[in-house]
Amino acid sequence: MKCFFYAVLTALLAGVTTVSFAADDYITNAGEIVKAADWENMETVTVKFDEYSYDPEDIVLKAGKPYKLVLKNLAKKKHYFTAPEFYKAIATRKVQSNKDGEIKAPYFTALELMVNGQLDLYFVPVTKGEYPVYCTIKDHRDEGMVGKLIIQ
Ligand SMILES: [Cu+2]
Repeated sequence: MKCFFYAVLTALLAGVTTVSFAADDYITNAGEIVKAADWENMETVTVKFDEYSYDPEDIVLKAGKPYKLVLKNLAKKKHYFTAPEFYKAIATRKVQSNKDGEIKAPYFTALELMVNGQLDLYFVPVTKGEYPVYCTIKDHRDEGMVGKLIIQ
């Protein structure tokens, strides 16, 4: 029985390793995708953070369409928007703060929002799939601070 348990555990761990390994690459031609996108027709999606929740929890996005994802922390604590697999599935243009400036990078793994903070992620979804998003502070994920980013 113990052997069986370890076999299953090993298989699970191998699966996890394979998945994270396969997703190690970000979208290498993100620059071209961002340049070719029709930013005049960009869609804005807003996600509000509360204590241990994202509103809405699930976000459905269309591959190839440019988006501005507005993240607003309305909670009394700081929170993360951690989604390493999602950030690798999109062509990132930039992350912009409404007051501090903007950051351009090939991809992110997590965004942290201070209390009353707002960050806008400009991007084009590329790789279809369902990607988890969660808060990596203490037990926030277990408290229910999870969501899904779905690229169709
Ligand atoms: Cu949190």
